Amino acid sequence: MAMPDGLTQKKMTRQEVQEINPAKFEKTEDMSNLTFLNEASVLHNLRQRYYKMMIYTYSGLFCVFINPYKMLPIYTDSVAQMYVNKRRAEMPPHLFAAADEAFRNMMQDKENQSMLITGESGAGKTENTKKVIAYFAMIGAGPKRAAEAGAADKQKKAVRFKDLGEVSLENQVVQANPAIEAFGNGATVRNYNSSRFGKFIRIHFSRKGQLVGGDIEYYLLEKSRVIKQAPGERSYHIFYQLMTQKKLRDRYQLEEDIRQYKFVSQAEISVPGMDDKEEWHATDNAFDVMGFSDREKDDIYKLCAAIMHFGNSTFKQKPRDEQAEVDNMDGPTKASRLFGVDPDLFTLALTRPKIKVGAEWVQKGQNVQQVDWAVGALSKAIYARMFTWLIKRINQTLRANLEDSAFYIGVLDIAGFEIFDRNSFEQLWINFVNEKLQQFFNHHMFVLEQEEYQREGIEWTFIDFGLDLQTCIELIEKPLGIVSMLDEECIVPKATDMTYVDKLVTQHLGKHPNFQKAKPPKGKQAEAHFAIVHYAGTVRYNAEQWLDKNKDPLNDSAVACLKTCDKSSLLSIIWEDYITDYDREEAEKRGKQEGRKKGKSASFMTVSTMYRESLNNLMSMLHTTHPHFIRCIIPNEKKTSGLIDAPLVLNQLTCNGVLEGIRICRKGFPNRLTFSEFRYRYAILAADEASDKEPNNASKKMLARLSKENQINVDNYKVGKTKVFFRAGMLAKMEDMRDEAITKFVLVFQAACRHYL
Ligand code: AD9
Ligand code: MG
Repeated sequence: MAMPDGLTQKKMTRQEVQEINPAKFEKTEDMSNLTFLNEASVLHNLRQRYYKMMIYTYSGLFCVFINPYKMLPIYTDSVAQMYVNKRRAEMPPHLFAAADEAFRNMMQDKENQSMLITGESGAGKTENTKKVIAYFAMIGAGPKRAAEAGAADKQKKAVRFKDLGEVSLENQVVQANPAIEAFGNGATVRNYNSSRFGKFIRIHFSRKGQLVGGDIEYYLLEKSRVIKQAPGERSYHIFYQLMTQKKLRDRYQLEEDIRQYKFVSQAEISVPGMDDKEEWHATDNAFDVMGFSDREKDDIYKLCAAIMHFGNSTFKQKPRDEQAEVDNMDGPTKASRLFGVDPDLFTLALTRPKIKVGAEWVQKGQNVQQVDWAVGALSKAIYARMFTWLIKRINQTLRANLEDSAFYIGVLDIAGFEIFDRNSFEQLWINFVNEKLQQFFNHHMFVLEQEEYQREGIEWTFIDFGLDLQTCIELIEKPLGIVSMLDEECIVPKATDMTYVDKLVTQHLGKHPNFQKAKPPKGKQAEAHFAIVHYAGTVRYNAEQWLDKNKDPLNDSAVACLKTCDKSSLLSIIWEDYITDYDREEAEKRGKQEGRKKGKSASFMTVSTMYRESLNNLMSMLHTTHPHFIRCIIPNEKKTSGLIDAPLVLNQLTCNGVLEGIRICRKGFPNRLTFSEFRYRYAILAADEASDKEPNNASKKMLARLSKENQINVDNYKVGKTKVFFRAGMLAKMEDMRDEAITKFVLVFQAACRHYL
């Protein structure tokens, strides 16, 4: 057969093709209504809607978003107002609809809520997070909602700051973001404003639904970016913003040309469409709105500048010598000055750290590679600790009036599943978080389905969908699992990444269904050591440097030196909870003097231990909330509007759980019509029965007739108290029957017309 230009013909087996939904379902707003729930129809529906810039679509419990890559007038105040107090079906799908539902649930059920926003890098999580927070700030402060809640009489809380006049809490809640983004976002190839950390922002409300404050928790900040950037990327925005300010450059002895600072100029130094000077003002203004003092601001900027100087430290060693010496004191001196420590002592601590061997302190030699490594590790630690402080400080402002807090809505903005060519420790953690979140979703869906069936008096037993993910979760988190074996290996003397891999393989290969050998992908070199079968796919992990990444060691001597700085400075505050050997000895001495018993030394915390703790906290918090799920999708890798890269989108639908949601949907009776809807649409199939006054009776009679006539099978539907439930695919059959009946009717009608005319 001749094909039109650009099209090719391909033969497919029956199993390879998926059914098309009847026309009634074209561009449907909720894909769980589709009668054929398959990948092709989900993709088709999302694509057709996206072409019309309908970027939000529901898929059962999910609100799916596809990044439009252009400004659409759908987030204005007037649009937001239109969603206030509206039910899902009353308005087109929108983030605001999901947000309003969360708010209404909170007020009605007196239950905390959460909005879980996930997706790939560049998919639009952070933009959606900002919009949703602005929505909550609006309804938590706005007269319309407040009046409805009977709270119009209550004064809005506002704080006075010098030069700024009154700053409202809504403004502070919204402005927390630019302050954090400057320090936690950087440009990557995929996203010029990529968040390199995850966050959970809780917006607190009073019993009457008024905004009373917020707080933020963060997860997994990418520290490596502070000292290293891949081609086409940039470090954290703050460094480039700071460099646009002459007065700050002068104050911190920074040269005008950022290329002088190797930690932050390995690749890009500017970003298309981003004006760093303007952004600096936005950051600085956000700090003002958050109530930061001039000293606090200076301290933050100063530490950033110090890291830039510190990165210029160079060391040398004589041939055949294993001892590093400072090559050029300029960088270390300027950095030390900003840190407020003695440059000579600091460099000595770097090149000849003192360590405690038994009761003795000895100096340990370090080669250039070791010192370079320590400089990098310290810089990353200072930055990460400063980030932790920044979040705490912002929380201090946002939590100022939390005594009135009755409920909260938490918004989670966290990276989705990652399957790269090379997957390391960071991917293991992000994928583990996503595995847990997916389990949370599956379990939630199971609970809701059970409740709906019970409410409708339908007998049907599901097995908890969450259990489907349990074996993978156990492989990672249980004793003798991937994480605990890594923690154990970190305390074994002479252990290496490879001894860890050997132990894992002995323990799990051939024994655990989710643990596999890493097979190289077709045509690619795979430097991987094992693979884990996640729900979203099999991921090959490379275990190089995992021991180091997990231990994350620091030069204790250099930290002790940094801790000699001014006790009131930010640098001192950020190291407060880090106990060096020196601190320990001091404490012991003091203890002896005071006749106290020797205190137990601070236990050694691995990175995994910390991550596990914050993940457990997050999960237990989420379990106390009513969740709402937003799934963001990147349409293409060109940052272009209106273009759908189908394989890319399909892959995300797998990874983000939309297809998983559909898979579990199909286990039961996914399509539901109220009795009136059912009677209205299908009356033509059993007109006499449909004429019963009660939609309930009419529907039952209609169904009885259709099954008696063998048009439909009784196993394919269930009658509840208010709705008829259908198995996937059944509605297509009903639609066909309806079409046929209408055609017949039209033919009869035409024949009758011809006869009479
Ligand atoms: V990452 O994992 O932090 O790298 P995100 O957060 O998923 O990623 P982000 O929200 O930063 O992505 O969006 C990326 C870019 O997409 C934005 O900078 C915008 O240019 C674009 N975007 C995202 N959402 C919207 C939108 N609702 N309207 C218009 C958007 N453009
Ligand atoms: Mg982001």
